[in-house]
Formats: sequence, structure tokens, C-alpha cells
Amino acid sequence: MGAGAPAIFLPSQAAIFSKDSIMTHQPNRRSFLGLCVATTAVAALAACTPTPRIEAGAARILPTDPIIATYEGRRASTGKTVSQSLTAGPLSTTRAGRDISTWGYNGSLVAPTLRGTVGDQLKVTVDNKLTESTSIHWHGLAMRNDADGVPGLTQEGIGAGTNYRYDFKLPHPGTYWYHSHVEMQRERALYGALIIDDPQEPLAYDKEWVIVLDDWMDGVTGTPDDVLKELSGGMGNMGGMGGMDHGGADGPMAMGHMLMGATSDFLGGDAGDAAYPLHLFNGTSAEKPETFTAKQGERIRLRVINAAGDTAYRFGIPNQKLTVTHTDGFPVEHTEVDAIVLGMGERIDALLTVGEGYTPVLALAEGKAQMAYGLLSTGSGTIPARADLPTALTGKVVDGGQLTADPSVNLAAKTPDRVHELRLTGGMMSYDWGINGHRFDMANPFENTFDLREGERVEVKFVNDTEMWHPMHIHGHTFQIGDTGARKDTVIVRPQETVTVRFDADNPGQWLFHCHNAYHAERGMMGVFSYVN
Ligand SMILES: [Cu+2]
Repeated sequence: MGAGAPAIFLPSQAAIFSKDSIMTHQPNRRSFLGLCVATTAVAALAACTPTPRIEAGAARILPTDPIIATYEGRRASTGKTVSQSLTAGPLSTTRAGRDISTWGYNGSLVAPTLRGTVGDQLKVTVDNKLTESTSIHWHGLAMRNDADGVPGLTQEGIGAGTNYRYDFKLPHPGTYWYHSHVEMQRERALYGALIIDDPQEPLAYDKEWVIVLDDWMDGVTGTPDDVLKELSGGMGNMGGMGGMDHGGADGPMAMGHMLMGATSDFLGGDAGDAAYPLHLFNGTSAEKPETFTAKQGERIRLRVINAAGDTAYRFGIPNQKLTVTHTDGFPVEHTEVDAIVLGMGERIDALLTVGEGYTPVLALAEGKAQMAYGLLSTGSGTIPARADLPTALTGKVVDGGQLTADPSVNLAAKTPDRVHELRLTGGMMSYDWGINGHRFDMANPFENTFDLREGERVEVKFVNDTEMWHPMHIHGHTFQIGDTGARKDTVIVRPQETVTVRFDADNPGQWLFHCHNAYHAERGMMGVFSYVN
């Protein structure tokens, strides 16, 4: 922290938490003191960019600032409320003959799908029956900062045995999801779909199928914390394995929780770090795939969410095109593809016309020689056996970051006011992922922030200095890739690639950004876009 920089203090803990707490809730002052810090390293940072200098000591716009409520008041309102109770707790179930013990919402491996219309007030009560604190992040929503669900940055964690209410307006239509934002918790079953309907929906279709994909290991081969611990040892510590080929021709191989030789040309090399025994399609596995019933010739809107921790999915239907209409909730120029690859955190919407009989809907674990799948059925024909399903999807294969925005959601032409270069750094050897060589520390979130001001057009260059791809996610904003690329909140950045995105700083507060590989994020590939006055 720079000497002489004035500290910023919260108005009072009571003022922050009484608003949303619905029962006795004792905030742990010490753990929230992350907010009581001064602007740091700002001068050094500004010197790196051709953008207006932010003076040291400029006050941060905290989630407790009255401006957060002012901005919320400007968002459209229907006057309607959508309410949901979510109890986070332990649960046990069985998939593919394996006993699973994990943590989820409302006692189920599949959390409720939350659904409302733009302008509805979403009120979600979280009852924490876990043995540790939790939170919920609303992935993809440009919503009020104090409901963003990042403990230590936007709220106090919801303590074990307490409850808490999120209460905010649904700001824009599309396919989103929600998940815990505490350490490795979303690698359990603490996530679900969040769909926001458009009152002026332009797409015509007969039915809709929400599909949530996940790589699964918790309670089967270990816990996410076990995996993180093992990965954190780094490949540099695997003394006797120096001769192992990381791109083996024999396909991927699990070494404990570590996955060796998982490669993907599409992702530019190494496809993933972690071995998973199961891949789930709406919570179902291959022994009993989910079956969606429709009539031949009906148009189905698929809303596909990749909730995985370390797996990209190549999603498609053998011998049938998909028409991709949206990525990360925002419309794109309709694009016919044979398959689309979703990185962790990404979503796509696509239209498809139902054929006679059974249609397999495949989500191939990219580079991992595994899959999740579901079936579309018209009620006739024979159920395809798992062993007869294709294990490859080829032809025109894209990811959401390669699509073109529908012109209705292009950002207005404007020269960027501020440029932030985010170099993605670290590697498998010492598992030291970071941004610009800095490993983020959740206990000290204002170290090495990326500062900006309300009203600026911000350009972000994701420069991948690593040998692995990273799905980079920004909270509270939807950026545009290049000048005409898709509007997104999560984008795949391949090894040695630079992806330039821009967004309008129109949602004041403190906003996390991070790699959506759960292990990379937890080991430090995170940072904060910090609005200052
Ligand atoms: Cu990453």
C-alpha cells in the first residue's frame, strides 16, 4: 500500500448488512476489512496505459455507496417479484452406479432453474446449512454491485447456519446461471440455471430445453479441494514423471486427480488439468440420459450452460446443423454450425428442428475422450445405445467468441478512454496462475486493482502468456469482442493469443474478473476492476 494514501472506510457494518439480512447475522468485521484499504499502485498502473491517470488515493466506489441504489433505481421495473428459497446443504445420491456425497441446493444435484422477465425483482433467500460460509454470484448479469455475491469484495460471506436474501432487478434478457462464489464450492452442486425472458422476444420456437453441463468428481474420487491441493503441488513436483508425454498419442491419462495428455487443437493445446469420472447433462449420466420429448418438425430453443470446472464441451447433434442465436445471453448473427465449443462459464442458445425418432444431443468433453449427452425423442424409434453414439463432432466448429454480434447489441463507436492490459500468466509446473504475474489474494482484493471511471469506454486486452487456454470472465458487464464480435461475459483466450474486448463502464462498484477454470481462479488468476470517483 502506498504511504500516505488515505484509507477508505465503510460507513458501518450495520448499514451494509441489515438491509438484506433476514435474521440475526453477525458480520465478521475482520474478514470484511478487505474493503478498508486505500487505492494502491494506481500511479504505476496508469503509467502503463495511454489513458487518463487516476491519482493515488482516489476514492473507490464501494458496494455500500449510495450510487449503487441510484443506478438500480434507473433499471426498468415490471413491479413483479420472483421469489425462491435455496437451502445450501449436504446431499447424497447415485449416478452411474457411483455413490455421490456432495453439497447442493434444496437437497438435489440439480438446483431449481430460476426464471423471470426483464424488470422483475428477484428475491432469493439463501439458507446456509453448510459448515462454512457461502454466497451466490449471478453469472453474466450487469446488476447492482452489492448483490454480485463475491465475499470480501461485494458482501460478507453468508455464515454457516445463517441466511441472507439477495434482492435485485433482472437487468437484461438471456441465458445465465448462478453459483457459489466461495473457493471451490461451485465444483460441488451449488449452481443452477437463471433464465431471463425478453418481453419482446424476437425468436419464434415451439419449445425450450435448458441444458446444464458439468464435469463431476465430488464425492466420487475425491473433493474439489483434494484436486486443488494435488494440482497446486505442480507438475514440477512430479519427480519420476519427467519423461511423460503431455500430448500422448494414447489419449488422456489420469494420474491421481491430474489429467495428462488431454489435448485439443481447437483450444490450442492442453485441454484441461483435472480428471473427472463423470460428465453430467442436467444432472444425468450415461446410464439414464435425460430425454426431452417433442414432435417431429417442432423448433426447439436450446439454452446450453457450461457449469464445469475444467472442461470445455463440444456441443452438437450428429449429422444435423444447429443455428446459434445467442452467446452469453446476447444475440448474434444467426450462424449454422456442426458443433459449438463452450468454455467453462459460457452459454449458447441455438435453434434446432426435431427429426423423427431419437436424436442424441452430445456434449463431448473437449480433449478428454468422455461425454455427456441427452436424447430428443418423438416417441418412436429405438433408443440409441451409449456405445453406438459418435465420439467426434467435426465440420464447422466455432466458439462463442468467434461469432458476430447482432447489430442491435453493438457498442456505439467510441475511442477507448482507458486501456487495461491483462497478461495471463503462470503454468502447470508450479501451478502459479495469475494476472500480470500477480497471484490474486481474496483476503487483499485491492492489491493491484485495475481502476476505471464511470462513463469510460474501457478496452481490455487479454494477452495469454501461458501454454493453456483460459475462459476469461468479467463480472457486472457484457463486453464486445473487437468491433463487431459477440457481446459476451466469458471468452476463450487460447495460448499465446490476444483477445481485445471493450465495455462501457456504466455499472459502478467493485467487480471481479477471473479465469473460469475453477482451479486457475482459486490459485490466483483473478483481479478487480475498481470504479473510482
Ligand atoms: Cu485459466
